[in-house]
Amino acid sequence: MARIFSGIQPTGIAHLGNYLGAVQNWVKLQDSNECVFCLVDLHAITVAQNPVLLRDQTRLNAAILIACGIDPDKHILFHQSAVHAHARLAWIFNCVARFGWLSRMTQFKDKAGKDREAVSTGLFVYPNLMAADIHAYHATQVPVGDDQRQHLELANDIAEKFNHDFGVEFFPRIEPLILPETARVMSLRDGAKKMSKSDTSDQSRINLTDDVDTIALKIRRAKTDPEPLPETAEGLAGRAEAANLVGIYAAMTGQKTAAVLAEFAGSGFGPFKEKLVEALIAHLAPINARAQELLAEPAHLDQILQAGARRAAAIANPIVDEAERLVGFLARG
Ligand code: AQP
Repeated sequence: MARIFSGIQPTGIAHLGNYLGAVQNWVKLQDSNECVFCLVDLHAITVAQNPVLLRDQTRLNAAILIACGIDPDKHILFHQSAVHAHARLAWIFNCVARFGWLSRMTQFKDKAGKDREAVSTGLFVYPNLMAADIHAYHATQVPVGDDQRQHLELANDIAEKFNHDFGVEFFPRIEPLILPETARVMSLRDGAKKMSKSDTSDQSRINLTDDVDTIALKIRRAKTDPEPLPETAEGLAGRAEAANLVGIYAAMTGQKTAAVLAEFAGSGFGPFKEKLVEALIAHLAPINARAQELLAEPAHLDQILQAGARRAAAIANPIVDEAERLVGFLARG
């Protein structure tokens, strides 16, 4: 049974992109793996967060994950800051990873933009913390989107250098688990941008806690083009917004794109959007209802996360203790 580490940033409310691109797969992975699910609040503060909102969003996203089917009894669900092993190992990795390696990370270049003077140093060393998240559990598989491949390669480079520097085979290789059905969901306002928690426009995404009316409004307002739906997938080329909505409908109804187009070829977006709203509500309303039930008892949610943190620490602490011993630190006592 492989140990799998997965994380989500509590930087906003988990959305349809997080669900289709990640969480839906995490739920399936629970059947045959030992899973560690983490609300990565240490990663979240690499960009400025409102402290009150960060706490609320950590709880909220925990509720959403459970509502989606993450089982905190059979697997581990916790918030990253509660297990100090992440920060301890990340510091060691800050000293193992080379400046040049991190300078080549495309996600840093994208997120930092041109104004490098103004971004936090945490954003720069973010991939070292991600490597620590995984290696602290000796996890061997990580389900990630294609955009995270470079960070996983870095995590392997760090492990290899650590093992080489200290003459041990301590950290295992990590394999990316890039699942074939992983969908990339785009913004409802701009088909060239991915749906994102931190997009300033709430209209750009379907949050997993949106109510029925909000979902309907966002889909009706979603950007499209004046052409009818095409007969084949080739007809979606160059029509990013149309392709995105068709992709979402296919995912929500468990169909292939071809089957969706066979049903709607020649139709305008008005009737298609109404069907899309129905499909989204059928899928997401029960998730929202369950999340609201869980959120009504915040103390219980906190207990779930704290119990998860104790179980996570029981795995990670001995591994990080040993990494510290290999580096030459005195025992913690
Ligand atoms: N639009 C998306 N389509 C498919 N998958 C997505 N994921 C995120 N957005 C999409 C996947 O969700 C998992 C958790 O993501 P994250 O919270 O770690 O951060 P992210 O990828 O940076 O997601 P956001 O929503 O865009 O957050 P912010 O705005 O804070 O940066 C990951 O597996 C990710 O691939």
